[in-house]
Parts: sequence; C-alpha cells; structure tokens
Amino acid sequence: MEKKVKVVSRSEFLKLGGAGLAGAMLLGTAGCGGGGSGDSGAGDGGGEYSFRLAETHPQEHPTAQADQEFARLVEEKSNGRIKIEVFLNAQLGQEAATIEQVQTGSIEMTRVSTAPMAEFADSMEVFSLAYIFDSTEHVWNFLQSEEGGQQLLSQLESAGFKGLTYYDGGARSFYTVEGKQVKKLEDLQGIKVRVQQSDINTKWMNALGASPTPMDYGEVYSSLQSGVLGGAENNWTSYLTAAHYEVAPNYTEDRHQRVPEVLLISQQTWGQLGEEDQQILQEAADESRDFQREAWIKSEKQAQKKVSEEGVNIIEYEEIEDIEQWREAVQPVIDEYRDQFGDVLDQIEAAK
Ligand code: GTR
Repeated sequence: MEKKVKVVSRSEFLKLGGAGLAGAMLLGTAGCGGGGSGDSGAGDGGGEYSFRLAETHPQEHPTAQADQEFARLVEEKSNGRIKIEVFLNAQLGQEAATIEQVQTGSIEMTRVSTAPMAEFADSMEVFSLAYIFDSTEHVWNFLQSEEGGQQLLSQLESAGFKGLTYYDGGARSFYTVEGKQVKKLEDLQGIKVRVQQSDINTKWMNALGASPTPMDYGEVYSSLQSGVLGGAENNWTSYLTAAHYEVAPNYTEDRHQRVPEVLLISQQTWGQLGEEDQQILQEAADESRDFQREAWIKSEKQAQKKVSEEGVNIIEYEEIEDIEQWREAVQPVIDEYRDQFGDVLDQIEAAK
C-alpha cells in the first residue's frame, strides 16, 4: 500500500523511549513529594509536588492530549505547586510495566487501558468480555453510575491505586494483514491475532476460532510486518496513531469491545496529599475526561477518514452478515464469568 503520511512508527517510539527513561530517572531524584510537609491547602498554601505520568500514545492521540490537559489544569488550580510531566510514547515502559510501577509507587501516575489492569485488580477484567456494550452511550451510562463504573474505580484502592477517571476507549475491531480480509466469521479461523493481556481475551478470541497471541502494544507493528501476527484489534484512533494500518490494511468493524481507559495515581502518592490537593486532582481529572470524550469523537471520525484515504479496505459493521453468530460464539465465555461478575453484568445490562 502506498504511504502518503508520516506517522511515528513503533521503532521510532522505542528510540524515544531510551532518552525518556534517562530523563525520568533524573527527575526521580528531584521528583515526588517535594512537599512532604503535610500539605494543607489549595492555591499557594500547600506543598510542592512533581509527578510523572506514563502514557503509551503519541502526541496526536486524544488520550495523550487529555493527560496534558489534566496536567495543565492541576498546575493552574494549584497555582503552580503541583507539576505533572507527561511521558508519551511508552517512554516509561509498556502498560503492564507502568501499572506495576504505579502500584509500588516508583512512578506516580499512568494512563492505561482497563484490559492490562485485570492482572492487578480482578474487577477490571469485566471490560474485556466481548459484545457486552452496544454503544458509547451504553458504556458511559455504566461508567458514570455510582453502583457500576464508579464502584469498580473505587475497588482499585485495595490494589494500591486511586482511579481518578475513565477516558473513552472507543470500540475495538479486528484488522488483518494483506491477503487475509475478514468478511465473515469463517475468515477469522486460525488467524494469529494479538490480544491485550487478559485471560478473558484469550478465551473469547478462541471461541471465535482465531488464535490469540498476547503481546505488548509496542510490539504489534513489527509483528504484523514480519508476519508473526496475521491480525490485531483496536479502535480507529489507535489503528491510525500506531500506524498499524500500514501493515494490516483490512479493517473489519465488528465492534467487539468497548474497553475504557483509566487514569491512575499510586495510592502511596495519593495518601501523601492533603484533602484539598486531592480535590484539585479529582476536579482536573473530571474536566480532562470531558475534554477527552469530546476530542475522542472527532479523532475517531478523522482516523476512519484518514485510513480509508490511505487505501484501507473497510468492512463496515452492517456488512458483516453473520455478526449474530460472532455474538453467539462468545456467549459461553460471558456465561462462564457470570458467577464472578453477575452483579456487574446486571448493572451493565441495566445501563443500556
Ligand atoms: C489502545 C489503548 C492503549 C493500549 C492499546 C493496546 O486502544 O488506548 O492504552 O491498551 O489499545 O491495545 O494495548
């Protein structure tokens, strides 16, 4: 496929990674907890802090922009006392690694998908089930409800995290390499498809007949390029910003999952902050969520347009004739988890 735009490739991300990491380590010595003195108030009153926030996406991704908006708002609301530096492009590590570091407190903050969170907090795994949400409204009704999404966020506390907010993660769909277009379930059989690390992903992908291959996001581009993978799956925006469309130019919009993103701060860091500073961070996170949701809608449309101009073959949702069979195929996996997630699944159903 002819390439007309310059998108930062994963290997470029990785090169950036080395420099970023060195920078982060330097910062670490001067970093967190400058205020340790029992910070007591908003405005000029409290201590000074400097936090790092790890992000896997590049600058052009709306979620990366929301992190930066969050940082800007925190700095503004604290009159410059609380500074947050956002490290893009997985400079501080791939998602699972940054979650672990936030859990131990060696990085203060990260923005990740809820899928790799499953390893650290069981409750988040429910988002990996396939075909449980019908629309953006459905997922957000659930995420914003006190007994639903908000309760799941607060359960992260026992695992060492304060979940500040969700961000939109769009709908995830399949994409495949040249020569492997998926128009119906049969076409998916046996294709090695990268999945985000979580048992549930492996199970429902098997149920669809594909061959699930868990892998870090940063390795997907080269694995598609080299033929290690026959496909992967993601939302429109990440398909574009990670340049996966260059090496997997067939997109089948089955919208199997709507996996939200989450903005996390280490429970250790959170506990060091006074109540008013906690409030500053919470307010900034809520405002950045609204910013992200708006930016997300635009970016999805733009990404879809862009990749289609780049020559991607798109099979739209309505064109997948046997989509009901896809749903039926994964139902046993949902049933298997009913014991564990029964209440949450009821909440999800009620949020329709
Ligand atoms: C993206 C998400 C990332 C990362 C990635 C993946 O949609 O925004 O945080 O989880 O998917 O597939 O690993």
